[in-house]
Amino acid sequence: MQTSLEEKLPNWFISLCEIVSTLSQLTMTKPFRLSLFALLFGCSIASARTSPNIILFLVDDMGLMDTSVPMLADQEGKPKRHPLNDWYRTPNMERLAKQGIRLSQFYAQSVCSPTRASIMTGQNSARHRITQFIAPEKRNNGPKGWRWEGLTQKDVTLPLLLRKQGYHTIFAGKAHFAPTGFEGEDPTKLGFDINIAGCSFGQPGSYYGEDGYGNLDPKRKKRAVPGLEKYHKTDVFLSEAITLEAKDAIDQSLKNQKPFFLYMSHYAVHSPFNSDPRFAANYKDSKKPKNAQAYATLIEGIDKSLGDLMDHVASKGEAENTLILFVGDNGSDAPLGPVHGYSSSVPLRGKKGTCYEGGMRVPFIAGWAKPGKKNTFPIARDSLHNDQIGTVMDLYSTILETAGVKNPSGHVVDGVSLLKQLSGRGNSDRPDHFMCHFPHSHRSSNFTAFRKGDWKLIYRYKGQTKYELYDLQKDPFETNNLAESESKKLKEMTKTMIARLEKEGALYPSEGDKELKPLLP
Ligand SMILES: [Ca+2]
Repeated sequence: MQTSLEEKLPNWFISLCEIVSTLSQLTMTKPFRLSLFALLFGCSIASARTSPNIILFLVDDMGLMDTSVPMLADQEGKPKRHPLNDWYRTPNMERLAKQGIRLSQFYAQSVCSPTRASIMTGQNSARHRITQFIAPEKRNNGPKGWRWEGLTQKDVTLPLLLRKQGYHTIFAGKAHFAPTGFEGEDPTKLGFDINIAGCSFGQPGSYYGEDGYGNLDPKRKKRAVPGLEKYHKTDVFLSEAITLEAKDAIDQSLKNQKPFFLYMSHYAVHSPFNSDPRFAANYKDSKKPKNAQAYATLIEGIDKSLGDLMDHVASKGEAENTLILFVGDNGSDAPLGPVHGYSSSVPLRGKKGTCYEGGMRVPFIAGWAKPGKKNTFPIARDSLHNDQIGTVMDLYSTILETAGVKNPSGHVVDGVSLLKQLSGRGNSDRPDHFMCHFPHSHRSSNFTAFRKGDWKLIYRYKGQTKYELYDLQKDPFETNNLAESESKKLKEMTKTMIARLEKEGALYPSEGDKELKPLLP
């Protein structure tokens, strides 16, 4: 990219350099001229030359076990396969995992919109106050002051900061940042240069091109995916259509000699569980129910998308210069059994929307599209990092550090950059806590789940059982509630959780007019 950018320097500037060069007998090489220009006229060209491309590959409702890559560790910290790893087929995730690092204990919020707002702002949901999923057509229920109207142009957002630094910012897929009629429903109002198929809702009317992704079926029109008209009445599956458009957008960035930030946000694997005909044969002989088979085809479809994007950047000579961060937005919703039991994320407990580990643990894999000398920082290879947690809040700081962008002063963030952890060395400064605060009704209702070190506290604001306490080191699958037997630890954890909630400015549920603040045991 360097030579072509040099060619973009204005002729008058090159002539001026030549005159100065002659007068001062100072040799001005091409890179020197480029740096001087960048120094004098702002840093965007310099950043365009040195900043890696970034693909944030976000899969809707993809839990930790929805993959053939073993994400859980055994007691020694080694990867351990479980039956679900043998059910799903994700060869491209395996490929990325082999050339990168995965975090075994990576946390998202238990539902979509809170996680998505955390990625955009670097803040925890208790702080940004988008604590529940956004209902596209109405104000979803919650405490007074919760931000049911979603993100607005007043918010500091990740793409906005990257765009200022010279990045071409591409949004593709499910947005779900704000309800219909509010400015945040359009990703281009939040810092993206391009919006491919993003809007206020999070569930597509249909994954089928034959249905126009909901546009051609009156019953599905309410959730008709916008902007993919050229694939209507074709057999192109939604995940494929978004990928093809994303590849075109990447080409546009490269043509304009800009690094790109691709927020590749698949609608899949959210319901409706439409079977993807490209992969259906791989599951048809199993004894699993039809909708579970369809779910597995959705997983395989996003995996193909990942591989296609890796191949595409390689074909453009950009693979060593492209960072890929693969992540899910909340726990699995695989139709495999009871919500609070051992089902969609087994051996983890619970599924999407619950306070248990299966509700909020998601796959995270980071790697260069190709490891090599041009990588701007090292990422451990074929490695499972199990010593420390990571969270969706960390993505903001990680991406900013990758791009060489400073977080604006005054904007509080709760995440930290993951670059040290990605190297495989660990980061002794990173916080060891994660908090999922959910003052709403849903599958699990009105709770705060607070992980600190090996311990996890689940606090319920309403109902009989207020406290659940688990030692995740000894009991990673949350089978043995120690709230009564470990009363000292329970008190300590509750105290720390309350301090954290207050620090982040949390809003609490209420009963009648009474606000239900958390209570010490
Ligand atoms: Ca989701």
